Amino acid sequence: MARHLITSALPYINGIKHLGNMVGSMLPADVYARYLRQREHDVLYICATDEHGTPAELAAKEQGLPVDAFCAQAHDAQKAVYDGFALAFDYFGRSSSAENRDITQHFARRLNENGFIEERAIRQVYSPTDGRFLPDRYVEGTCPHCGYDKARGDQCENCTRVLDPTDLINPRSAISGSTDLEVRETKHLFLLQSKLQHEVEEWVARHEAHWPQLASSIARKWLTEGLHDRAITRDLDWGVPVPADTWPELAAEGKVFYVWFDAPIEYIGATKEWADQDPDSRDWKSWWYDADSGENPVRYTQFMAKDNVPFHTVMFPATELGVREPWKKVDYVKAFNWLTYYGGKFSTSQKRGVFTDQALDILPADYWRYFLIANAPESDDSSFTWEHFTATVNKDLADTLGNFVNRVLSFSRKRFGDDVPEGGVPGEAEAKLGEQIAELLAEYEAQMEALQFRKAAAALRALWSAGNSYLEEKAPWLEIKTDKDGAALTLRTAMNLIHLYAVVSEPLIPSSSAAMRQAFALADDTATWVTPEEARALTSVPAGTPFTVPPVLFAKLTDEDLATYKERFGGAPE
Ligand code: B3M
Ligand code: ZN
Repeated sequence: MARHLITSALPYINGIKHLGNMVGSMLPADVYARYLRQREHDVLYICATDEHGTPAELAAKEQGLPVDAFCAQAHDAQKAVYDGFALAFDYFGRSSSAENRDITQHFARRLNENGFIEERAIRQVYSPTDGRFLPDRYVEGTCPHCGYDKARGDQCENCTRVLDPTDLINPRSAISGSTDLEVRETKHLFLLQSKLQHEVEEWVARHEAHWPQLASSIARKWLTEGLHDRAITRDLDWGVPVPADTWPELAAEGKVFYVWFDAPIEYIGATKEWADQDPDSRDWKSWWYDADSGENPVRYTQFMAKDNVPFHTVMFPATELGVREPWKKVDYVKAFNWLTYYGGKFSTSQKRGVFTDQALDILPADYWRYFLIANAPESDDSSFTWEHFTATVNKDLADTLGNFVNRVLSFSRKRFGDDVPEGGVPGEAEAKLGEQIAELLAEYEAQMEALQFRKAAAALRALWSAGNSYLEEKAPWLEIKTDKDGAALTLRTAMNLIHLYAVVSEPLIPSSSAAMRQAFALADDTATWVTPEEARALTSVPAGTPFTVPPVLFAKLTDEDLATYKERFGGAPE
C-alpha cells in the first residue's frame, strides 16, 4: 500500500467551468484517485477554489457583491456541480482560507530570510479614468510574442507566454476600456527566481524523465527562456495580505500577494483545512512535510491543463526550493491539451461550449465522465461534437454495456427466476473468456497506472465487448431450447461479468457501477477490485444469489435529442 497525494489545478472562482476544464484537471484526477483507492492505496485527493486575484474582483463587481460574499456563493455553486459529477475529493477547500493565509505568509517570510525576496520600486500601469493601478488582467492588449489581440496582462491565452502588463502593445483598461493609461511608480515584493534558476533546472532534470512529454517540454521551454524575477504582490483589496511583521510599509499600503503566489500553496493550505476539520485523526503535515523520507514516502501527482504547466513545473518548485524546508514537490505532472468545441475554443468568457452545470441538466454524470475520459485530450487536442458524443453514448454505454446488463438479467429472470441459475459445467468457451478477461483487465490496470486515460477507457470498453462476444457465441436464447444447464451456465457466467464490470468500471462511471453491483444480493460483497484468478474463474457471484433487474442504465439518444442539443448549444462554430 502506497501513499498517493493527488491534486488537480484549482478551478478559478469566477464562474462555472466548461467541459474542457473538467476533462483537463478534476475528472481524470478523480478517476485516478478512485482507481487507487479501489486498489487499497492510501489516497488523499485535494482540490479547492482559487479565489484571489483580479477576475474575482471583477466578477464580484459585475454581480454587485462584496468580493468575499461573491466567493462564498461561487464556491458553493462550483462544489454543487462537482458533487453532481461525483468528484470524490477528500477535501475541496478555498484559497481564501486562514490556513492558506498562514502558510503563504510563512513561505514569504522564509523566502525573505533566505535572500529570495527583494523590495523594488516598479512602474505600473495606472488608469486615471478608473482611479487605480491596473494589475494583471485589468490590462488587455496585443501580445508582443504572437500578436494575439486579446492577451491579458498576466498571460497570453494564445501562446501561453507569461506577460507583464507593461509588455502589452496597445494596452487598454479591462474595467473601462480606457486607453488613457499612464505608468506610475509603486513598491512591490519580487521573488528572485533568477537566483533559483540553477536549482530548478537541476530539479527538473532529475524528474522530467518520468513526466509526460507535454509537461517536460513546456518546463524546458520556460527554463530556456530563463527564470525572471517576478513581482509577487499586487495593489488589490482581496488577497493574502503581506505580513506586517516583515514588511510594515507594504502592509500598511494594503498590498496583497499575487494570486499565482498563493494558489499553489493552497494545495498545502487545503490539506490543512481538511485536517483542521478533524485534527485528532488527520495529519496534514505527513503528506507535505518531509514526506519523501521514512518508509512509505508520498507519491504526488498533479493534474492540469497545459497553460498551467509553467507554474507547476517551474515557478512553484522554485518557491518550494527557496523556502529551504522539506516541502513535498510534485513527482508526476499529468498535463492535458485542449478539448475543443467543434474544433474551436471552449470559452468561459465568450460562453461557447457546454458548461458543467448545463451538462448535468441534460444527462447524468456517468455519460459525461465516460465520454470525456474516453476522449481525453492527452497526446493532442481533441474535439467535442454532439454527433460524436451521442454516437459514443449509444454505442459504448447503451449498446455494449447497458444492453448487455439488461438482456442477461431480464432473460435469466424470465427463464430461471429471481436467483442466479444453477447448472452446467464451464467448458472451453468459459476458459477462453476467462483468459481474455484477465488479459484485458491487466491491460486496463496498466493503462490506469500509467495515467493513460484514453487507453484505459479503451481497455474497459474491450472488457465490455468481450462479454457481448461471449453472449453472441453462446446464444443462451437458443441454447435453452436444447440444453437448459448450458444456458444456465452461460447466464451465470454473464452475470459474473456484470459484477466484474461493476467493480472495475467504478472509477469512470461510479453511479452506474453501483446500480450494477446492487443488482446482486451477495451475502458479503466487500471486494474492491478483481484479482487475475477471479477474472479467470468468473465465479464470484455463485448460483443461487438473488438478483434484481436494474432500470435501464443508459438511455439511447435519438436523432431528435441530437438536434435539440445542437440547437441549444450551437453546432460547428462560424
Ligand atoms: N486557477 C487555473 C486558471 O484559472 C488556475 C489554477 C491554479 S492551480 C494552483 O487558469
Ligand atoms: Zn501570445
